[in-house]
Amino acid sequence: MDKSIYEHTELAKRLLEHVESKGGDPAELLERLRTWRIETPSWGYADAGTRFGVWRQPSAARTIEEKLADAGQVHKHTGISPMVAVHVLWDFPDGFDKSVLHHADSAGVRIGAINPNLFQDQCYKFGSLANRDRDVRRQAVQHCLDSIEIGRQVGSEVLSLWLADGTNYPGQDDIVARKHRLAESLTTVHDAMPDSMQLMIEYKPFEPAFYHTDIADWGMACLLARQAGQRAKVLVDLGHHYQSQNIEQIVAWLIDEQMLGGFHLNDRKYADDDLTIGSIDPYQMFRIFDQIVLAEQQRGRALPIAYMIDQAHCVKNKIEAMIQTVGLAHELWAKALLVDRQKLRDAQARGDVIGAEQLLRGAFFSDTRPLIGYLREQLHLEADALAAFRASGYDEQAARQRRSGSD
Ligand code: RM4
Ligand code: MN
Ligand code: MN
Repeated sequence: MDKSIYEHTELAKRLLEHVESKGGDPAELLERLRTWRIETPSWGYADAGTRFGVWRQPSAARTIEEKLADAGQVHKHTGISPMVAVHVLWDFPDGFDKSVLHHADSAGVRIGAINPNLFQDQCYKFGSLANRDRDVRRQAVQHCLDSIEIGRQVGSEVLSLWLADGTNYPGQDDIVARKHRLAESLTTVHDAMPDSMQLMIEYKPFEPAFYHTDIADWGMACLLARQAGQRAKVLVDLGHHYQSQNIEQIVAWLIDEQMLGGFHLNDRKYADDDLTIGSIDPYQMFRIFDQIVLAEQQRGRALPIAYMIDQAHCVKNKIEAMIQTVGLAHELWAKALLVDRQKLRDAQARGDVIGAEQLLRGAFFSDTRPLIGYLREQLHLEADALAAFRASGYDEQAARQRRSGSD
Protein backbone atom coordinates (compact mmCIF):
# COMPACT_ATOMS: atom_id res chain seq x y z
CA MET A 1 0.00 0.00 0.00
CA ASP A 2 1.20 3.53 -0.74
CA LYS A 3 2.65 5.37 2.21
CA SER A 4 0.44 8.21 3.45
CA ILE A 5 1.90 11.72 3.13
CA TYR A 6 1.59 12.00 6.94
CA GLU A 7 4.07 9.13 7.29
CA HIS A 8 6.84 10.83 5.36
CA THR A 9 9.03 11.55 8.37
CA GLU A 10 11.97 12.47 6.16
CA LEU A 11 9.96 15.36 4.72
CA ALA A 12 9.05 16.55 8.23
CA LYS A 13 12.70 16.45 9.24
CA ARG A 14 13.69 18.36 6.13
CA LEU A 15 11.15 21.06 6.96
CA LEU A 16 12.46 21.29 10.53
CA GLU A 17 16.04 21.60 9.23
CA HIS A 18 14.90 24.36 6.94
CA VAL A 19 13.31 26.18 9.88
CA GLU A 20 16.57 25.90 11.80
CA SER A 21 18.64 27.13 8.87
CA LYS A 22 16.48 30.27 8.84
CA GLY A 23 17.25 30.93 12.51
CA GLY A 24 14.03 29.35 13.82
CA ASP A 25 13.72 26.87 16.68
CA PRO A 26 12.33 23.49 15.55
CA ALA A 27 11.77 22.29 19.12
CA GLU A 28 9.68 25.38 19.87
CA LEU A 29 7.71 24.90 16.66
CA LEU A 30 6.89 21.31 17.60
CA GLU A 31 5.96 22.36 21.12
CA ARG A 32 3.56 25.02 19.86
CA LEU A 33 1.93 22.46 17.60
CA ARG A 34 1.73 19.92 20.40
CA THR A 35 0.07 22.29 22.87
CA TRP A 36 -2.42 23.89 20.46
CA ARG A 37 -6.04 23.03 21.31
CA ILE A 38 -9.23 23.09 19.29
CA GLU A 39 -12.63 22.29 20.77
CA THR A 40 -15.23 20.23 18.93
CA PRO A 41 -19.00 20.81 19.24
CA SER A 42 -21.42 18.15 20.48
CA TRP A 43 -23.83 19.14 17.71
CA GLY A 44 -21.22 18.29 15.08
CA TYR A 45 -21.67 14.59 15.88
CA ALA A 46 -25.45 14.52 15.53
CA ASP A 47 -27.62 14.47 12.43
CA ALA A 48 -28.04 17.90 10.89
CA GLY A 49 -29.73 19.22 7.85
CA THR A 50 -30.89 22.28 6.09
CA ARG A 51 -34.21 24.02 6.46
CA PHE A 52 -35.38 21.63 3.76
CA GLY A 53 -34.77 18.47 5.71
CA VAL A 54 -32.34 16.27 7.56
CA TRP A 55 -30.12 13.59 6.00
CA ARG A 56 -29.75 10.82 8.49
CA GLN A 57 -26.52 8.90 9.00
CA PRO A 58 -26.68 5.48 10.58
CA SER A 59 -23.73 6.18 12.88
CA ALA A 60 -24.70 9.74 13.91
CA ALA A 61 -24.79 10.27 17.67
CA ARG A 62 -28.21 10.64 19.30
CA THR A 63 -27.41 11.33 22.94
CA ILE A 64 -24.81 13.32 24.81
CA GLU A 65 -23.16 10.02 25.81
CA GLU A 66 -22.75 9.07 22.15
CA LYS A 67 -21.58 12.57 21.20
CA LEU A 68 -18.92 12.48 23.90
CA ALA A 69 -17.83 9.00 22.84
CA ASP A 70 -17.44 10.23 19.25
CA ALA A 71 -15.57 13.34 20.36
CA GLY A 72 -13.28 10.98 22.27
CA GLN A 73 -12.45 9.29 18.97
CA VAL A 74 -11.50 12.60 17.39
CA HIS A 75 -9.20 13.45 20.28
CA LYS A 76 -7.77 9.95 20.36
CA HIS A 77 -6.64 10.26 16.75
CA THR A 78 -5.69 13.96 16.55
CA GLY A 79 -4.33 14.53 20.08
CA ILE A 80 -5.39 18.19 20.18
CA SER A 81 -9.14 18.22 20.83
CA PRO A 82 -9.87 17.12 24.40
CA MET A 83 -12.75 19.61 24.93
CA VAL A 84 -16.34 19.34 23.76
CA ALA A 85 -18.77 22.28 23.62
CA VAL A 86 -22.34 21.51 24.63
CA HIS A 87 -25.64 23.09 23.59
CA VAL A 88 -27.80 23.02 26.69
CA LEU A 89 -31.24 22.14 25.33
CA TRP A 90 -29.97 19.81 22.61
CA ASP A 91 -27.66 17.88 24.93
CA PHE A 92 -29.68 17.87 28.14
CA PRO A 93 -33.28 17.67 26.90
CA ASP A 94 -34.41 16.12 30.19
CA GLY A 95 -32.39 18.47 32.35
CA PHE A 96 -28.73 18.42 33.29
CA ASP A 97 -27.42 15.36 35.03
CA LYS A 98 -23.96 15.17 36.53
CA SER A 99 -23.43 11.69 35.10
CA VAL A 100 -22.28 13.52 31.98
CA LEU A 101 -18.97 14.07 33.76
CA HIS A 102 -18.52 10.34 34.04
CA HIS A 103 -19.35 9.84 30.33
CA ALA A 104 -16.88 12.55 29.36
CA ASP A 105 -14.24 10.98 31.52
CA SER A 106 -14.64 7.54 30.03
CA ALA A 107 -14.49 9.05 26.54
CA GLY A 108 -11.25 10.84 27.47
CA VAL A 109 -12.68 14.35 26.99
CA ARG A 110 -13.92 17.27 29.09
CA ILE A 111 -16.86 19.64 28.74
CA GLY A 112 -15.90 22.95 27.18
CA ALA A 113 -18.11 25.89 26.27
CA ILE A 114 -21.69 25.95 27.50
CA ASN A 115 -24.10 27.22 24.83
CA PRO A 116 -27.46 28.37 26.17
CA ASN A 117 -30.37 28.07 23.75
CA LEU A 118 -32.33 31.29 23.44
CA PHE A 119 -33.98 30.65 20.10
CA GLN A 120 -36.10 27.53 20.19
CA ASP A 121 -38.83 28.29 22.69
CA GLN A 122 -42.06 29.77 21.29
CA CYS A 123 -41.79 32.74 23.65
CA TYR A 124 -38.67 33.91 21.78
CA LYS A 125 -40.51 34.75 18.58
CA PHE A 126 -39.71 38.43 19.09
CA GLY A 127 -36.37 37.91 20.77
CA SER A 128 -34.86 36.74 24.05
CA LEU A 129 -32.53 39.04 25.98
CA ALA A 130 -33.73 42.03 23.93
CA ASN A 131 -37.43 41.13 23.93
CA ARG A 132 -39.73 44.01 24.85
CA ASP A 133 -41.65 41.69 27.21
CA ARG A 134 -40.03 41.70 30.65
CA ASP A 135 -41.19 38.15 31.43
CA VAL A 136 -39.57 36.75 28.31
CA ARG A 137 -36.35 38.59 29.12
CA ARG A 138 -36.48 37.15 32.62
CA GLN A 139 -36.93 33.64 31.25
CA ALA A 140 -33.98 34.13 28.89
CA VAL A 141 -31.76 35.47 31.66
CA GLN A 142 -32.81 32.60 33.91
CA HIS A 143 -31.83 30.09 31.22
CA CYS A 144 -28.41 31.74 31.08
CA LEU A 145 -28.10 31.55 34.87
CA ASP A 146 -29.02 27.85 34.73
CA SER A 147 -26.40 27.39 32.01
CA ILE A 148 -23.82 29.11 34.22
CA GLU A 149 -24.71 26.64 36.97
CA ILE A 150 -24.14 23.74 34.57
CA GLY A 151 -20.83 25.33 33.66
CA ARG A 152 -19.91 25.57 37.32
CA GLN A 153 -20.68 21.89 37.86
CA VAL A 154 -18.65 20.69 34.89
CA GLY A 155 -15.80 23.16 35.41
CA SER A 156 -16.40 25.01 32.15
CA GLU A 157 -14.69 28.34 31.56
CA VAL A 158 -16.83 29.62 28.71
CA LEU A 159 -20.45 30.71 28.43
CA SER A 160 -20.98 31.14 24.71
CA LEU A 161 -23.93 33.24 23.69
CA TRP A 162 -25.52 33.47 20.30
CA LEU A 163 -28.84 35.28 19.97
CA ALA A 164 -31.42 34.98 17.22
CA ASP A 165 -32.73 38.37 18.37
CA GLY A 166 -33.65 40.94 15.80
CA THR A 167 -36.52 42.01 13.60
CA ASN A 168 -37.72 40.84 10.22
CA TYR A 169 -39.33 44.02 8.92
CA PRO A 170 -38.66 47.74 9.05
CA GLY A 171 -40.65 49.37 11.84
CA GLN A 172 -41.19 46.10 13.71
CA ASP A 173 -39.52 47.36 16.89
CA ASP A 174 -37.41 50.16 18.35
CA ILE A 175 -33.81 49.24 17.53
CA VAL A 176 -32.21 51.39 20.23
CA ALA A 177 -34.65 50.32 22.97
CA ARG A 178 -33.72 46.73 22.11
CA LYS A 179 -30.04 47.62 22.41
CA HIS A 180 -30.60 49.02 25.90
CA ARG A 181 -32.56 45.98 27.04
CA LEU A 182 -29.92 43.66 25.66
CA ALA A 183 -27.12 45.53 27.42
CA GLU A 184 -28.96 45.26 30.73
CA SER A 185 -29.61 41.53 30.33
CA LEU A 186 -26.01 40.84 29.34
CA THR A 187 -24.68 42.68 32.38
CA THR A 188 -26.90 40.56 34.65
CA VAL A 189 -25.63 37.37 33.01
CA HIS A 190 -22.02 38.52 33.16
CA ASP A 191 -22.21 39.38 36.84
CA ALA A 192 -23.65 35.97 37.70
CA MET A 193 -20.63 34.12 36.28
CA PRO A 194 -17.88 32.83 38.56
CA ASP A 195 -14.52 34.58 38.15
CA SER A 196 -13.17 31.61 36.22
CA MET A 197 -15.78 31.98 33.46
CA GLN A 198 -15.80 34.16 30.36
CA LEU A 199 -18.85 35.36 28.48
CA MET A 200 -18.38 35.11 24.72
CA ILE A 201 -20.72 37.20 22.64
CA GLU A 202 -21.28 36.03 19.07
CA TYR A 203 -22.48 38.35 16.32
CA LYS A 204 -24.28 37.61 13.09
CA PRO A 205 -25.72 40.06 10.56
CA PHE A 206 -28.59 37.90 9.30
CA GLU A 207 -30.72 34.84 9.89
CA PRO A 208 -33.19 34.13 11.40
CA ALA A 209 -33.82 37.87 11.69
CA PHE A 210 -33.74 39.24 8.17
CA TYR A 211 -34.14 42.97 8.65
CA HIS A 212 -31.86 43.71 11.59
CA THR A 213 -30.15 41.51 14.14
CA ASP A 214 -29.52 42.97 17.58
CA ILE A 215 -25.83 42.02 17.51
CA ALA A 216 -25.06 42.37 13.84
CA ASP A 217 -21.29 42.75 13.78
CA TRP A 218 -18.05 42.65 15.76
CA GLY A 219 -18.27 46.33 16.70
CA MET A 220 -21.68 45.90 18.30
CA ALA A 221 -20.55 42.73 20.06
CA CYS A 222 -17.47 44.58 21.29
CA LEU A 223 -19.48 47.52 22.68
CA LEU A 224 -21.93 45.19 24.41
CA ALA A 225 -19.10 43.08 25.84
CA ARG A 226 -17.36 46.19 27.20
CA GLN A 227 -20.61 47.28 28.83
CA ALA A 228 -21.34 43.83 30.24
CA GLY A 229 -18.07 43.59 32.16
CA GLN A 230 -14.42 42.62 32.22
CA ARG A 231 -14.95 38.94 31.48
CA ALA A 232 -17.06 39.47 28.38
CA LYS A 233 -15.33 39.09 25.00
CA VAL A 234 -16.23 38.78 21.35
CA LEU A 235 -16.68 35.46 19.56
CA VAL A 236 -15.93 35.42 15.83
CA ASP A 237 -17.87 32.84 13.81
CA LEU A 238 -16.33 32.71 10.35
CA GLY A 239 -19.74 32.30 8.69
CA HIS A 240 -21.20 35.41 10.29
CA HIS A 241 -19.98 38.13 7.94
CA TYR A 242 -20.99 39.71 4.70
CA GLN A 243 -19.22 38.37 1.66
CA SER A 244 -15.67 39.65 1.18
CA GLN A 245 -15.42 41.10 4.69
CA ASN A 246 -11.79 41.06 5.81
CA ILE A 247 -12.08 38.76 8.83
CA GLU A 248 -8.37 38.74 9.64
CA GLN A 249 -8.51 42.51 10.11
CA ILE A 250 -11.40 42.12 12.56
CA VAL A 251 -9.38 39.50 14.42
CA ALA A 252 -6.27 41.70 14.50
CA TRP A 253 -8.28 44.68 15.83
CA LEU A 254 -10.04 42.60 18.48
CA ILE A 255 -6.70 41.23 19.69
CA ASP A 256 -5.29 44.74 19.83
CA GLU A 257 -8.33 45.85 21.85
CA GLN A 258 -7.96 42.76 24.09
CA MET A 259 -11.49 41.82 23.14
CA LEU A 260 -11.04 38.59 21.18
CA GLY A 261 -12.49 35.72 23.18
CA GLY A 262 -12.57 32.97 20.64
CA PHE A 263 -13.79 31.51 17.39
CA HIS A 264 -16.47 29.39 15.90
CA LEU A 265 -14.41 27.91 13.11
CA ASN A 266 -16.04 26.66 9.94
CA ASP A 267 -16.13 27.61 6.28
CA ARG A 268 -18.72 28.86 3.84
CA LYS A 269 -19.27 29.69 0.24
CA TYR A 270 -22.41 31.82 0.57
CA ALA A 271 -23.84 32.55 4.00
CA ASP A 272 -23.65 30.74 7.35
CA ASP A 273 -23.01 27.43 5.62
CA ASP A 274 -21.23 25.71 8.55
CA LEU A 275 -18.98 23.67 6.24
CA THR A 276 -15.78 22.07 7.50
CA ILE A 277 -12.77 24.29 8.10
CA GLY A 278 -10.80 25.33 5.04
CA SER A 279 -13.01 23.37 2.66
CA ILE A 280 -13.74 26.45 0.56
CA ASP A 281 -11.04 28.98 1.39
CA PRO A 282 -8.11 27.60 3.40
CA TYR A 283 -6.08 30.73 2.62
CA GLN A 284 -8.53 32.82 4.63
CA MET A 285 -8.12 30.54 7.65
CA PHE A 286 -4.35 30.79 7.20
CA ARG A 287 -4.48 34.60 7.04
CA ILE A 288 -6.45 34.68 10.30
CA PHE A 289 -3.97 32.35 12.01
CA ASP A 290 -1.14 34.47 10.63
CA GLN A 291 -2.49 37.53 12.45
CA ILE A 292 -2.73 35.58 15.69
CA VAL A 293 0.77 34.13 15.41
CA LEU A 294 2.11 37.62 14.70
CA ALA A 295 0.33 39.06 17.74
CA GLU A 296 1.62 36.22 19.92
CA GLN A 297 5.14 36.73 18.71
CA GLN A 298 4.96 40.45 19.41
CA ARG A 299 3.73 39.76 22.94
CA GLY A 300 6.09 36.83 23.56
CA ARG A 301 3.29 34.58 24.79
CA ALA A 302 0.33 32.52 23.60
CA LEU A 303 -2.94 34.44 23.68
CA PRO A 304 -5.90 32.98 25.59
CA ILE A 305 -8.08 32.37 22.55
CA ALA A 306 -10.77 29.66 22.53
CA TYR A 307 -10.63 27.84 19.19
CA MET A 308 -13.99 26.16 18.86
CA ILE A 309 -15.47 24.43 15.85
CA ASP A 310 -19.05 25.23 14.84
CA GLN A 311 -19.87 23.04 11.89
CA ALA A 312 -23.16 21.33 11.05
CA HIS A 313 -22.90 19.96 7.54
CA CYS A 314 -24.92 16.97 6.46
CA VAL A 315 -23.23 15.04 3.65
CA LYS A 316 -19.88 14.07 5.18
CA ASN A 317 -19.57 11.32 7.75
CA LYS A 318 -19.68 13.06 11.15
CA ILE A 319 -16.59 11.78 12.92
CA GLU A 320 -14.49 11.62 9.78
CA ALA A 321 -15.41 15.21 8.98
CA MET A 322 -14.42 16.28 12.47
CA ILE A 323 -11.07 14.53 12.21
CA GLN A 324 -10.55 16.11 8.80
CA THR A 325 -11.46 19.59 10.09
CA VAL A 326 -9.29 19.34 13.24
CA GLY A 327 -6.40 18.02 11.15
CA LEU A 328 -6.68 20.74 8.56
CA ALA A 329 -6.85 23.43 11.25
CA HIS A 330 -3.68 21.97 12.79
CA GLU A 331 -1.94 21.98 9.40
CA LEU A 332 -2.95 25.60 8.76
CA TRP A 333 -1.82 26.63 12.23
CA ALA A 334 1.54 25.01 11.41
CA LYS A 335 1.74 26.99 8.16
CA ALA A 336 1.15 30.25 10.07
CA LEU A 337 3.96 29.30 12.46
CA LEU A 338 6.28 28.86 9.46
CA VAL A 339 6.07 32.48 8.30
CA ASP A 340 9.52 34.05 8.48
CA ARG A 341 8.58 37.05 10.63
CA GLN A 342 11.94 38.81 10.46
CA LYS A 343 12.07 38.62 6.67
CA LEU A 344 8.45 39.80 6.50
CA ARG A 345 9.23 42.85 8.63
CA ASP A 346 12.26 43.61 6.44
CA ALA A 347 10.19 43.31 3.26
CA GLN A 348 7.51 45.59 4.72
CA ALA A 349 10.13 48.16 5.76
CA ARG A 350 11.63 48.10 2.23
CA GLY A 351 8.17 48.55 0.75
CA ASP A 352 8.66 45.25 -1.06
CA VAL A 353 5.01 44.34 -1.61
CA ILE A 354 5.68 41.29 -3.73
CA GLY A 355 8.44 40.02 -1.44
CA ALA A 356 6.15 40.30 1.61
CA GLU A 357 3.30 38.49 -0.09
CA GLN A 358 5.69 35.78 -1.34
CA LEU A 359 6.71 35.09 2.25
CA LEU A 360 3.10 34.50 3.26
CA ARG A 361 2.44 32.39 0.17
CA GLY A 362 5.64 30.40 0.77
CA ALA A 363 4.44 29.43 4.25
CA PHE A 364 0.91 28.75 3.03
CA PHE A 365 2.06 26.44 0.27
CA SER A 366 4.50 24.50 2.48
CA ASP A 367 3.18 21.01 2.98
CA THR A 368 2.78 20.67 6.74
CA ARG A 369 1.09 17.27 6.62
CA PRO A 370 4.33 15.29 7.21
CA LEU A 371 5.10 17.59 10.14
CA ILE A 372 1.70 16.95 11.74
CA GLY A 373 2.15 13.23 11.12
CA TYR A 374 5.61 13.32 12.72
CA LEU A 375 4.18 15.16 15.74
CA ARG A 376 1.40 12.59 16.10
CA GLU A 377 3.94 9.80 16.06
CA GLN A 378 5.82 11.52 18.85
CA LEU A 379 2.52 11.51 20.76
CA HIS A 380 2.24 7.75 20.06
CA LEU A 381 -0.64 8.29 17.65
CA GLU A 382 -0.98 7.12 14.08
CA ALA A 383 0.48 9.68 11.66
CA ASP A 384 -2.60 9.67 9.44
CA ALA A 385 -5.53 10.28 11.81
CA LEU A 386 -8.28 9.84 9.24
CA ALA A 387 -6.84 6.59 7.88
CA ALA A 388 -6.40 5.30 11.42
CA PHE A 389 -10.02 6.08 12.27
CA ARG A 390 -11.26 4.46 9.09
CA ALA A 391 -9.24 1.34 9.83
CA SER A 392 -10.54 1.14 13.40
CA GLY A 393 -14.04 -0.01 12.47
CA TYR A 394 -15.57 2.38 15.05
CA ASP A 395 -18.00 3.95 12.61
CA GLU A 396 -19.39 0.63 11.37
CA GLN A 397 -19.82 -0.55 14.92
CA ALA A 398 -21.55 2.68 15.94
CA ALA A 399 -23.87 2.37 12.96
CA ARG A 400 -24.80 -1.17 13.95
CA GLN A 401 -25.45 -0.19 17.53
CA ARG A 402 -27.24 3.08 16.89
CA ARG A 403 -29.50 2.53 13.95
CA SER A 404 -30.61 -0.10 11.58
CA GLY A 405 -30.20 2.56 8.91
CA SER A 406 -33.79 2.29 7.90
CA ASP A 407 -35.43 4.97 10.08
C1 RM4 B 1 -25.89 30.09 14.87
C2 RM4 B 1 -24.57 30.31 15.56
C3 RM4 B 1 -24.48 29.64 16.90
C4 RM4 B 1 -25.09 28.30 16.94
C5 RM4 B 1 -26.46 28.35 16.30
C6 RM4 B 1 -27.20 27.06 16.33
O1 RM4 B 1 -25.82 30.46 13.54
O2 RM4 B 1 -23.50 29.97 14.75
O3 RM4 B 1 -23.16 29.56 17.33
O4 RM4 B 1 -25.22 27.92 18.27
O5 RM4 B 1 -26.33 28.79 14.96
MN1 MN C 1 -21.54 29.89 15.77
MN1 MN D 1 -23.70 30.18 12.65
